[in-house]
Amino acid sequence: MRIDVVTIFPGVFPGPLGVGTLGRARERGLVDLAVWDLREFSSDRHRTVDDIPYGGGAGMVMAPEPLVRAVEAIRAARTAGGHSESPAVVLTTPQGERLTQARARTLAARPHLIVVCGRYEGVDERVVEVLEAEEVSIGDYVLSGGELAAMVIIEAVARLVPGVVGDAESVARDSFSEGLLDHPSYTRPAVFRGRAVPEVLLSGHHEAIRRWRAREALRRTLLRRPDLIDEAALDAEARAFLTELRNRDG
Ligand code: 6GU
Repeated sequence: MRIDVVTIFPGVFPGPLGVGTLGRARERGLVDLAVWDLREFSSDRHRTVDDIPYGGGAGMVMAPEPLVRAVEAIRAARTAGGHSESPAVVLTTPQGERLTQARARTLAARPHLIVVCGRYEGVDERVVEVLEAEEVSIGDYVLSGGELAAMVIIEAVARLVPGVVGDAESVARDSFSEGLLDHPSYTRPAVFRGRAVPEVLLSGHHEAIRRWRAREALRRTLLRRPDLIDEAALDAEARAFLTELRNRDG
């Protein structure tokens, strides 16, 4: 997968995207990350990329021309490189649809993403229309710039590219993949500061362990993220656990 990032802070990349799973994926050529300095696409000598808002008010607005020019340059470079499918353009903004595992999966299916880092005050609305950009937010809080949000989106998407995470089963089992939070995990020692690992995990009884994990995942989700329960596709066992948990704790 090819990922191009457009930003006014190119120096912050690759940052965390250069290490660990994604760092290795880039070394192996599974993910090709390129970073573009938006100011290179400005047409004035001060390399301006923003302007005051029409209608007045605080804050600056990212001007349309440099952004559109940058994305068109990236598209042209890619077409010249022989790639036919048009890239998905993602614009980071708190006004966007919230990033979910489902959205990450959809984006991971595309061979080419262009991620435009917006700034909090906003981007000229016509950029979204002209580039047919998908506006994505990473949650209900405010970041001053879209760079960290872009990194979050890229990290979530890239690890779904086949081969990036060695153990495909671990990807399939991650929190949210099945619509629920993960069960608790333990490693050695068996007793830590007087706290023992749940007995069943030491039992070697695989079916009992599987049932315990399924139940604990449900318990946590019910407690911390009840909103996910309504959306999750629960099998008969999970629905039975849920009834039990609700009757006991409720
Ligand atoms: Cl995508 N950008 C900014 N600036 N703030 C955010 C965000 C994005 N998502 C949540 N807060």
